[in-house]
Order: sequence, then structure tokens, then C-alpha cells
Amino acid sequence: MSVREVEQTSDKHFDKALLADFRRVRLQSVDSCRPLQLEDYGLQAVAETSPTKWHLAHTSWFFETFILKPYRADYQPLNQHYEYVFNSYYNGVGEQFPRQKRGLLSRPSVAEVMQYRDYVDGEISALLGADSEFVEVITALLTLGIHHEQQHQELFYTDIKYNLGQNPLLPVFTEAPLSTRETATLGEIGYHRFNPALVSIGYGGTGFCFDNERPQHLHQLSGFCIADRLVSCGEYIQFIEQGGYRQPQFWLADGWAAVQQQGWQAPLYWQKIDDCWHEFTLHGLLPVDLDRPVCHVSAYEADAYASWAGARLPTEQEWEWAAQQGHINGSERRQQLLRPELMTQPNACDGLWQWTSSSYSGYPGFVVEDGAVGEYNGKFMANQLVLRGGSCVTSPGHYRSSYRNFFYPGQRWQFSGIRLAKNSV
Ligand code: AVJ
Ligand code: FE
Repeated sequence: MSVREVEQTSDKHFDKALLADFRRVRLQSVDSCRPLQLEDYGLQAVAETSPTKWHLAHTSWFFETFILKPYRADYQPLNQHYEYVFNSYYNGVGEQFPRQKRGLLSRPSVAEVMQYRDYVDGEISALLGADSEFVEVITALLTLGIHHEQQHQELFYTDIKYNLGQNPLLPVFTEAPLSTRETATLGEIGYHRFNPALVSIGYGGTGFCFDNERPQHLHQLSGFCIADRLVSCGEYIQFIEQGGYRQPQFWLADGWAAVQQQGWQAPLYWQKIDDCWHEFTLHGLLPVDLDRPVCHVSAYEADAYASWAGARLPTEQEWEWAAQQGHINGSERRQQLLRPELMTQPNACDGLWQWTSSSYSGYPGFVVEDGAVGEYNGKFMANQLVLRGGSCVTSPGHYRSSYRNFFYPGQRWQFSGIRLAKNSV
């Protein structure tokens, strides 16, 4: 190889589309917040729900920590304290400001957080504008950073819904779009039947995926049946009215303990007014529509409902195989709808994450990446359950049959619903 060839391969420029993607997603985060008042940006009702401005800063911190500090020559952070304040959980980076106190961060102000975003954006643009010998690694980290920011765009919606929902004024985030309600009523759940099969699980494509979707591997499935739609609010109301929350025989032990300790009687955000169920939504308080999928249930409630209905939850592999075959309507939406659609509408998409019975753990052969960035997914592989699909607040482009979301079984503030499965019908 000549010297000239060596130079050409060692100093390369960035794909122009990368910077365009970065800019588009960065702008989207700020755009999603437009309906908010300034006072809303700092709300944190519980440890799990971060303030909006913390999301806006932490996503910038991610690019600063994993790209600018290591790869931008002579990079000067805008503020030295941000390394600590906006570190979510990366011990490899250093100590973190306590999660449950994020709501106390009245400073930096929203305006200063926006300046931080602009500063990071400018530095990233400059970095990508020049040739670099680290094009591959920076491209991989930037792509991860973009998907990370999109995950936080979803968390922004789930968190602001929870935080606004604490206010007795039940603030409207945005007005509900004009109703396109149809008179059609929902039929019974049908089941797709699958034969036993040795199937391929995990991401096998050439695009982006998170590390927890790899390695692709074979998995032996027994025969099973999976529901052709999600459980509706109407069906869930039957469960409630027939005493589902008062009968321990339907519940896992930890689930029953949660019912007792937290006084659960209905999904999160539900309340009965004049004998009629209502739910708080990002469009304010609305009557529960019987034909929408039931939302904001824990895995315990999903499991109890399934027991009551004579079914079970699917495993994550069953779900993925059914999705690969095109039998699950998790279809991608171009815009975020902020509320799951009526299932009676033609081409309605699922609009909710779906609890599976699978524990979140590494696939056979999974290796945690070196360095602090390896803490992204791997260290959470204990005591959580996998959810599959995507929701009405998931970023477009995140729907993949191999995508693995994960939360603790008692958590309810994500847009999580129920798809049933059975061994046979
Ligand atoms: C995949 C949604 C469980 O909420 O911690 C954000 C997403 N990872 N920053 C989470 C995430 C790093 C993650 N979930
Ligand atoms: Fe994060």
C-alpha cells in the first residue's frame, strides 16, 4: 500500500446525512416542549419522572461526554459542573447528582439549558465538518446519541404526563384533535396460531440497533397463539367491575402486594366520575373510550388480567416471531399521537408498549461494551421485564421487531398495555 493510500484511509470525512439527522432530532426535542409554560420545565413528582429541562440537558451531556470530550481537540465544556449534574447513571464517568433531586435544579435556568444545547450543537457541527481519523467510532457514538435523544423524547412525554397529572387543575398539554369517532364496535380478540419452530431472535440487519438486541441467535419456540389486538378499556372494565383487583387468585404474589400497598383499583390516571370512568391524558381529563387499548397498567395488572381471561402474557421471543411474520400490527406512525388510537379505526396501530413475561437479560453471547457507554443497557439486566412494540409517544423510526424496552414490573407511567397469548385456543 502506498503512503498516499494510507492517508486516504486514515483520514476520512463524515456522511452528510449524519449531521442532518442530528440536527433534525435535536430540533425535535425542543419542538416537543413548545406547548409547555416555563414553570412546567422543572417539575419532578417522583424520582422516575425527570424534569423536562433535565432531559434537554442530559441528552446534550451525552454528546458532550461521549463525543466532544474524547474526540474534539481542545474542547472546553460550557460549565464544569454539568458533568456531575446531568450524568444520569454512568459510574464510569463519575458521581451523579441524586436522581430524586433533579426537580431542585432551578439553575441552570431553562434559557441556560437551551444555551447548553446550542453550544453542544455548534461543537458537534464543527467536529463533523472536519475530516477525522476517528470517523467510524464517532459515527457510531453519534448514532447512539441520536437514538438516546429519541428515547428521552419519549420519556419527556411520559414524565410530563405524570408530572402535570399531579395538579388538580389537570392541565391540558395540547388540545385533543377533532374526534374521528366511528360507530363500529370492537369484535372479540382473535388469535394467530404458530407451530413449534426454531426461530431467529435479535437484530440481523445492517442499520442501527441497541446492544441488547444482539447477538442474533436461534431460539426454540413451542406452538403458541397470540392475540390479534390489544386488550381494550372495555374489556379491562369488565375485569375491574367483576372484582379483579380484589381477588388474589389472579395475581402474582408481588403483584398482590402492590395492589395492597398502593391501593390499586384501576389503571394509573383513571378515576370514576358520576359512575363513568375517566382518564387523565395529554389532552386533559377525558371519558375512557371502551375501544381504545387499556394503557398505563403494570406488568402485574397485565398478568392478573391475563389469568382472569384464561390467557397469559407472551414471551418476548413469541412476540418477536409473530412480529417478524407480520402478525402484529405495531405499525410505525409518522407523528406522535400522544394517546393510543381507537382500535375500531382502519389501520389503527397498537400505540402501546406490550408487557411480556420475559425477564430482561442478555442474549446468549451478549457482551457489555467497554467503557462507560457500556453502562447504557447492560447493567440493568436484573429484575426488570421486557416490553415489546412501541407506543403513541415513541419516536418514529424506533419500531423494530427486535427492539427491547424494559421496566420494573410495578411501573405504570409508561404507555404500556396488554397483548394476550395462549398455548392453544
Ligand atoms: C430503555 C427506556 C428503559 O428509560 O432508562 C435513556 C432509555 N437509556 N437513557 C431508560 C434510556 C439511557 C431507558 N429505557
Ligand atoms: Fe439517558
